[in-house]
Amino acid sequence: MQQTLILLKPDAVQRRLVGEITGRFERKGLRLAGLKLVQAPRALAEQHYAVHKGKPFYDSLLAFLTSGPTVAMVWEGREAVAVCRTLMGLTDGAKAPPGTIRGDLALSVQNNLVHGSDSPENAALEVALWFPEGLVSVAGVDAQWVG
Ligand code: RTP
Ligand code: MG
Repeated sequence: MQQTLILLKPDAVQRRLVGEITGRFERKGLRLAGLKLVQAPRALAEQHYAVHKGKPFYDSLLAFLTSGPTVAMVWEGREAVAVCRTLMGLTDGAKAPPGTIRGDLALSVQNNLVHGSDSPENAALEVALWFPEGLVSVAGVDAQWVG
């Protein structure tokens, strides 16, 4: 069963959109496999966005991700990585289509509410990074709902 790491970034928490956004993943039929509120230390943010090191927006991005609490979640189900990226919409809220999280709720390119892993390989790395303590085992609990 495929897993993906989803972050509700500090703007989502600050704007009181945690329920709205979480509900979209939940209603899609994905299964919640991890959930916690994290004040990301700088080192965690650096590791998470290491691929963007050196880009013009990197420093601003790290300041943003460490600016307040983030909700870290693991969702699992059939094609979970791609399904979540589709639900999120394009990076830039101004370009993301209506019906997506960013398309409906974001206008900024940086403050775009959510992060989702972009491949199953990166998902495994990111789940381990944000949940080093491991996950509760939920496999088999309600397999009929997750594709
Ligand atoms: P994410 O990694 O957060 O799921 O977002 P993404 O794949 O859609 O976008 P990515 O290219 O990986 O960029 C990571 C995050 O950096 C911020 N960003 N700012 N100012 C800019 O031009 C710019 N470009 C990207 C966004 O917060 C983006 O989600
Ligand atoms: Mg990305």
